[in-house]
Amino acid sequence: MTNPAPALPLAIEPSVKAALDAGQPVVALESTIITHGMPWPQNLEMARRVEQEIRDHGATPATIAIMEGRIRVGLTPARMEALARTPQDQVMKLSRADLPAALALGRTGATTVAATMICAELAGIRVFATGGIGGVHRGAETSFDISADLQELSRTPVTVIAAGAKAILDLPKTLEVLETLGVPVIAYGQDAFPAFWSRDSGLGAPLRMDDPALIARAALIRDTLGMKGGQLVANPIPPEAEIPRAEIMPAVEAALAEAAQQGIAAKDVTPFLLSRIFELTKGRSLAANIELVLNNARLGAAIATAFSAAFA
Ligand code: PSU
Repeated sequence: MTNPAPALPLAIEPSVKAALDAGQPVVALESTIITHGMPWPQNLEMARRVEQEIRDHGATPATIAIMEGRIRVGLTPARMEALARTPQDQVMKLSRADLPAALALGRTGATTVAATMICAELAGIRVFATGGIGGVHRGAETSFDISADLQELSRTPVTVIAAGAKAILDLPKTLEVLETLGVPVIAYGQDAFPAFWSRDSGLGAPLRMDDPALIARAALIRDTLGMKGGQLVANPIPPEAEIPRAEIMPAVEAALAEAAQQGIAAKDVTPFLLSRIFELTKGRSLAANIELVLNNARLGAAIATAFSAAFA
């Protein structure tokens, strides 16, 4: 009997394929941040700048999305623009649960941290830079709203660079779940776990490293030990771009109260909160968001470079 499963629907863009084949550093990027994380046209501008930042630091960027029934690893400028222009309600926000269904349906889909990790691994990419990861939402003890990003970090061998997690989440519970799942959480260059727009969440990070080469080495040792899973690198926002906790928290609390009042749930929670905080801070949260993604892209390029050096 022939195998009824279709061929792997993976389309790696030529510049990404060439870099991977040559063992050169590649950094994966997600697309939910483009479609559901930022408004048009700043989303497209951010996506382009982040890719350029990675090139300027000696690595090849690979933005990942589901388009035309295939996993696209690396987007042409035309596809990048088409995705950024697509209204949020016409793009599926994809995690592990819905990625195969989106491919079967031929839908356009943006990959979250979880789905981007899965696609990066399929393509052979070890490093992925983003803004913030999903986590344990406040009130999770009754809503059970815990992002699938956390599980994914425990099972898929990709190093994810993020600016910590947002104060819209329950940060102590997020760190607890990561610990339970066996995910290494490594703060870069400081002891504190960063909180996205702010450098310090008030919580200590479980691990600290100051050298990108050691971060790559820790991932490689994890492989050698036969341990599945990735690691989370929590990279604080640059000091000049940060919004101190005391300034951002009123907007966060107001957005959370509105979400509860309007009954916003499940996948809609994070995009709703992000856009309300953007409005409440008069765009300041978005400017900070863009700066921290650029900062993560730079660290991602350095870690990817260390990975390729290890294989050279
Ligand atoms: N945090 C951000 N910006 C984002 C997201 C999180 O600061 O765009 C996106 C990421 O794609 C992340 C997803 O994987 O939201 C988490 O969604 P949820 O909480 O529904 O799992």
